[in-house]
Amino acid sequence: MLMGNCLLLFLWCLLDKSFVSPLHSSSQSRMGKEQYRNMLALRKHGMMGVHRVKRGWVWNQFFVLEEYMGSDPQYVGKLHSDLDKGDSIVKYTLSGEGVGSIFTIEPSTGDIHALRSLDREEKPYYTLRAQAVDVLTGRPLEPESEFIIKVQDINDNEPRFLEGPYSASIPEMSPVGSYVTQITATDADDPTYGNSARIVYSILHGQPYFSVDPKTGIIRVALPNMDREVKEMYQVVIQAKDMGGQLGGLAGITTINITLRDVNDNRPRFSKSIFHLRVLESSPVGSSVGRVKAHDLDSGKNAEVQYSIAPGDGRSMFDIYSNKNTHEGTVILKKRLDYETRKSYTFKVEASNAVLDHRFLHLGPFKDTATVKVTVLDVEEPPVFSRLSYRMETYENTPVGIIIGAVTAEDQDVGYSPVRYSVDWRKDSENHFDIDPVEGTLSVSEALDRERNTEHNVTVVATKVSKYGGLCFTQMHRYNMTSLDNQASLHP
Ligand SMILES: [Ca+2]
Ligand SMILES: [Ca+2]
Ligand SMILES: [Ca+2]
Ligand SMILES: [Ca+2]
Repeated sequence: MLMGNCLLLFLWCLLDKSFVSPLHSSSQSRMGKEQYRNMLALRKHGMMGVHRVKRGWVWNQFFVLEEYMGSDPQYVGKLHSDLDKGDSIVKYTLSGEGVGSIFTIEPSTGDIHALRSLDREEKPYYTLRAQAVDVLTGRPLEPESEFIIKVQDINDNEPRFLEGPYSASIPEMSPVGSYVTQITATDADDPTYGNSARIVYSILHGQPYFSVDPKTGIIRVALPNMDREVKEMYQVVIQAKDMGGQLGGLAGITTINITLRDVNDNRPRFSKSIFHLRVLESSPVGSSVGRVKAHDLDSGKNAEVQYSIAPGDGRSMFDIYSNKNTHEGTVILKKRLDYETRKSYTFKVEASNAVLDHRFLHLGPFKDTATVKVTVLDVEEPPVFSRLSYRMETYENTPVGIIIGAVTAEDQDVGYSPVRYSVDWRKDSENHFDIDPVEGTLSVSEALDRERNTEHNVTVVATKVSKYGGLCFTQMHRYNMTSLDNQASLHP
């Protein structure tokens, strides 16, 4: 009898019978006539507001399948009042979200239909209100009931990597299991229902170097001793599949570009064991003698090479400068060379890494040595006078042709070329003396007068003669000759 006073909403779900059964509470689905009248009175006087009495005939929800592709409107469910005896006195109405545009009700039968397909991911549920009224008087036969139509999920969204493609880097030689990065796919389907949004990750490309955790998407190193100097870049392709990875699930893929960062696991190596350098003996101190180079397969600081010269006489004559940009070592002259004293130098140079990584010291030593042989090249040098100054004295009125002294100059180069002497009269105004070109002896060429001039300056030129007879190198020395009381002297 109580049942007769209730409005029953029946639900048929197309997919699952479990959703079809009305959520019908026996105690709450009933409401006495008196109770109902009281409620109507309260409502009339605006006393109910939002604190509506929970009515037993209120149905929680209908279900409608999303993305329904059928040609006819999709049947959602049925409203029914027990007052409805099939004599057409009850009229069912709907109000709320989507009524008219999405949901329609057949007033006489209470059948609810969805006019178009719905997308759960766009709007997961609709709130509506149902009413049963007397078709003649328009008076409510049942209290208004609010319920929702829930859009039931289907697996129509594949997992997506929203931020891909990704990039990551790890040091080369990282141990197996080292964390690389974590990637996460999102699935727009309902995570609370079924497996539509349950994602499993797998690696499609990138084995055996890397692995992915099926649940978390964490990528780890899977192969030991990965060497940047062999391969620096890896492209890993990861798949995320819903339905727990099962057959029929939808999948999304993404790419992760993984770069190995350099560690210092290579020592510098000289390209050859001996470097031959040549330098002119006349080269100034500080000038470059030549370059050596040790190659290091690493990059950046790990490839920087520090050069040094092993202790010994090589180190006393030469320095080595390490160039950070070219990674070369430039041998620099530290002291003046003399071909006649020493014609070559041989010494060891060491190339070592400036920055060491203690984790990889067992791969060392991080240095290499090579031999440098410097050949000193002879340079034609002018003859050298035996003294820095000469002073000669003679009496005035000494007869012309009388020898008053001699100068000597010598070629100190290897050829020991003969030397010829001459007087450079361009430097001196008077012409009172002759010089023997071979012997270097000076003689008076005209009478000297002490009362006119007591001192004379003479510039003597010593010139090397080449083996082939021509003059090949000239050295000029300027001397002053002083004439003191019938004597003449020569000094610089
Ligand atoms: Ca869905
Ligand atoms: Ca899905
Ligand atoms: Ca290195
Ligand atoms: Ca390296």
